[in-house]
This record gives sequence, C-alpha cells and structure tokens, in this order.
Amino acid sequence: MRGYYFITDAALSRAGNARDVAAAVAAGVRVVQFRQKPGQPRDLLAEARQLRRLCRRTLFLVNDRVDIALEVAADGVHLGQEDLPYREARRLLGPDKIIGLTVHHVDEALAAQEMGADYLGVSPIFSTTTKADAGASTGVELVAEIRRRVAIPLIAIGGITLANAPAVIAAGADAVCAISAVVTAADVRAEIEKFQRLFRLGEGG
Ligand code: TZP
Ligand code: MG
Repeated sequence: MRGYYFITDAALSRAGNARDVAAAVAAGVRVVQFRQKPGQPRDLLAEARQLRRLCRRTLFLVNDRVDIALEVAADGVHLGQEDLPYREARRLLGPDKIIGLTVHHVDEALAAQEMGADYLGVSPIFSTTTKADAGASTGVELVAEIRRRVAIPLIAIGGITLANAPAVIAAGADAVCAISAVVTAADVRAEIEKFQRLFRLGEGG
C-alpha cells in the first residue's frame, strides 16, 4: 500500500471521477477508493461499476457501502467508526476482501488491529474542509504513536499537501491521501506523481 492512496471527490474534482481515477491508475497508485456521499444507490452502483472497470491492476475499494462493494466485485471497503461494524462487514464480505478502518485515537487503532482490519486510515492529520465531520486534527504525532503500536499499514489523510506530506511520511505513514490537493489540480496524474516521489525520496531513490 506504500505510496499515494487515491480517493475520489466528485464535488471538488475538476475533471470528474472517471478521469481522475484513470489519471490515478496511470500514475501507478496501488489503491483507488470510491467515496461518494450524497446520491441515489443506483447511481452510486452505476458509477462504482464504471470506476471498477478502470482499476484492473489497482485495488478498488468502496467507502461505506458494503452492498455496492460486493455487487461490483470491489477488492474491499473503507469504513468509519459510524459505518457498519467491522465484524458484520467481514461476515458479509468474507475473509479475503480488504477492510480498512478510520481511526482517530490510539485505542481505536489497537481495537481495529485486534479485530482484524487490513489497514488503518488515520485522520484528520491536519484541519480540512473537505470532510465536514472529520473532527479535531490529530497532528503527525498520532501517526508516530500508532506506528509504534500497530503493525498493519497506516494511511494518513486530512489536510495533507505536498508541503506537509514529508513530515507525515517521516512519522511512519505507509501512504498518504490529499483529496483537495489532487483532484483540484490541473494535471491530476502529475500531482499524484509528485506525492509518489516523496516516498521514493524516503527510500533514498
Ligand atoms: N477522511 C478524513 S479527512 C477526509 C476524509 C475523507 C478529507 C480529506 O480531504 P483533504 O482535502 O485531503 O483534506
Ligand atoms: Mg464512512
């Protein structure tokens, strides 16, 4: 999962989700998450199906909607603390699908790992206007503390930019997501590639 973790945002996107996802795949991201808050279920389903087709060698996850993930044969879901609980989602999805959980504290992180989550979304690292109910920002210190206490991959999200991403990666994030910084860019692929390079710099390459 190391590198840039792509999440759609149709409301902020310049080019639209389909072009953004194609750009993310061209940039070589390992994961695309379809996140679409408002909307009728059948429209979400149709769009998920379309985006899923663009992600042949890229993991395709659906935010919140286990039903839609199953129907489009997604690779898994990303769930928040108020979504379907992990256990029920796992029962519906089976043992092989990926389930990522959002956490805001160390105890949520430990509980999520214990339950069997495949990765954690740590958020919001910095303040953000992209998600209204994101809560108080955690700072990079939380990434570092969770990194010390859990072994599963950590995705950092919330207010991340090219300027602050190096500190987030240095704190131990395996991946970062910067929704507004990326989907509002004139060239989404180029913007993602700049984030991807930060990871290669960290590896000395
Ligand atoms: N989950 C926690 S913060 C957030 C999500 C989806 C929004 C992040 O958006 P941005 O534009 O990268 O701050
Ligand atoms: Mg959710």
